[in-house]
Amino acid sequence: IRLENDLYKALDQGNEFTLYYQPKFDVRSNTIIGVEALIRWQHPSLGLLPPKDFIPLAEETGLISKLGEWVLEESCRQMKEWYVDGLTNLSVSANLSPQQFKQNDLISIVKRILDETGLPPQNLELELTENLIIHNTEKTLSMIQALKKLGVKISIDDFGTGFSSLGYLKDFPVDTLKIDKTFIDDITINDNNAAITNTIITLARSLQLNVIAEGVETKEQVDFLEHNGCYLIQGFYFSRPVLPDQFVEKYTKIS
Ligand code: G
Ligand code: G
Ligand code: NA
Ligand code: MN
Repeated sequence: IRLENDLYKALDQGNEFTLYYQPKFDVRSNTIIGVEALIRWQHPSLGLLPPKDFIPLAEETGLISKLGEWVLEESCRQMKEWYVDGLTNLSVSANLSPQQFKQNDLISIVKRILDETGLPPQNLELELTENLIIHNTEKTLSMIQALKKLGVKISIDDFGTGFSSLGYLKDFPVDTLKIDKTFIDDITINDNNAAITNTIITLARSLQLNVIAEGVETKEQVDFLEHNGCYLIQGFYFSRPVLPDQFVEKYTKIS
């Protein structure tokens, strides 16, 4: 209850949340292709809280719609700043929670934020989880179609972990599959996870989707992925999630 009140207050006053950005790399060109925005809450007494400590609460209480709107506004504002600085090929990804997809005004919110920030739609990517799709297929399909019509990109996060049939992939206009970290973790020692990863890579290629691996921590994992045709990589091996200043410092000077 106390944390719920704090969350409510923080959303009202609104300077306790921070977005970290984790770069995504293309190993072929050795360049950054985008960043994923990951929220943290600088709680006045509990310190810096990771999403797992407050996103579920925000979802239960309905506060997620306001929080999610802030994430979209801030990530698009930041990306537009980088765009103006010349990073026109990067996209920013924001995570959408299933609750946000139930909001009827999601489309108009995204549209308003793109208009207000002036960020080109193709520089915004929305990450959805697979489980969201099975629960409300019709509505989700029309939402995704409307988002695509705005020009934003869609990726399926944690791909392979949901309890979803693959059938939806042929109907849903998604751009990218993100191979979940749990498959990547022991990819070089567990034959099953290696097989699943390769199957996802092949599936993406046959459906002409992009595929990115997340949670990549070692050179061996990078080599495995590259060898098997997955060239987009996100993970601690290249970079942890960092603050905007650190991102500019570390990366924009070289790209
Ligand atoms: O680094 P990490 O602890 O940031 O993220 C943990 C989980 O929290 C991931 O599943 C990520 O998708 C989720 N997450 C991070 N930022 C956001 C956000 O802004 N909105 C939602 N809904 N989930 C987020
Ligand atoms: O569910 P989602 O894919 O959005 O979660 C991203 C989460 O994974 C964030 O908590 C992020 O900090 C974390 N993360 C990103 N790269 C790595 C990595 O290489 N290793 C580990 N352990 N976590 C990672
Ligand atoms: Na994500
Ligand atoms: Mn994920």
